[in-house]
Amino acid sequence: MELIGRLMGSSGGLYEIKLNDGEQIFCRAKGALRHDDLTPLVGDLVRIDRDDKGNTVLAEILPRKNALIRPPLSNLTLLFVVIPTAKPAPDLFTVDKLTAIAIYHGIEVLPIVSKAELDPEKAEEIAGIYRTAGFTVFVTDSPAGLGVEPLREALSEKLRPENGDTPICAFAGASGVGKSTLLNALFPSLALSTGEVSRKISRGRHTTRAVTLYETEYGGLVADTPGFTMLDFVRFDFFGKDDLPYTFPEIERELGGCRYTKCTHTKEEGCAIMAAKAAGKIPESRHESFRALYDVLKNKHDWDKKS
Ligand SMILES: Nc1nc2c(ncn2[C@@H]2O[C@H](COP(=O)(O)OP(=O)(O)OP(=O)(O)O)[C@@H](O)[C@H]2O)c(=O)[nH]1
Ligand SMILES: [Mg+2]
Ligand SMILES: [Zn+2]
Repeated sequence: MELIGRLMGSSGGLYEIKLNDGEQIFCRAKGALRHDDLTPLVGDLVRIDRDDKGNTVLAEILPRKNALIRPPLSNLTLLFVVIPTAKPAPDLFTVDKLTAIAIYHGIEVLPIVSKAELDPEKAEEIAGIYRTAGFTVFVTDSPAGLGVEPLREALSEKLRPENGDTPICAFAGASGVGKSTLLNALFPSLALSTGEVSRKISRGRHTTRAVTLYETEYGGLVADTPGFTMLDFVRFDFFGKDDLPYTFPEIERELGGCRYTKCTHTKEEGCAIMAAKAAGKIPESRHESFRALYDVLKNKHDWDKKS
């Protein structure tokens, strides 16, 4: 018998699947799947084979809308990128890499500035950067419960199923930024574990250890994800340098106005992007991230040609 379901979580090669009829099963993937380099991802719609004895196996991954390596998730509609005000210190370059990758894959990005009460001025500064860049930004202070209601409103709208499609939204960000804490505030019945900020984050001590999807009262699904470390996006080679301007909304907005058609928007005379930065329409830190990513992608291109 053939069944269709959603991959909700995985652990040691065992997959948790929510079948379309609501039944929850755990099964392994068919050997042939493991040999294609197609690893099932949380978020996948999958075909399950069930034999006469009731044994089930994940037989096929249905076509994906998109897929991310970090966090490892597919079929995402929306990504909340959680940026801490402090503890841990915000790392905007990593945030900008993640947002660029998500936007490249057609995933809507909504930044959340968390732990705002630790340094309200810094929180406003970071929020300002991303608002100027064109994002809708949320600012939260979990101990006081501030910012949870606007988030809930956004989720209730974004997680509403449309045309038979179940929206999936994920919370991503460095370890200890408060992703699980926010999910608990939004969905108390989840009762996710949260933890003290580890001093050994770079060595991979996370409270949340696996990507897991949860059902919500709005119809769509939410994912909690393990925090990433700065090492996670060192290899940034997901697309070409020509795609890069389209992954920064505030840069895309200014395209077409440069003096040279081959303008790289990193340093040229008569560059509309440089002018917009000087006019305060493109935040400095965002343009720095753009420039750093441009260098990575440019060198990757050179390297490709040599090999
Ligand atoms: N001061 C302050 N602390 C917070 C806030 N939100 C979360 N925390 C604390 O930050 C710590 C880490 O929170 P978690 O929710 O576990 O962080 P996480 O992003 O899920 O971390 P990982 O699962 O390791 O990726 C916990 O001690 C929380 O109580 C906040 O808004 N303000
Ligand atoms: Mg967590
Ligand atoms: Zn330019």
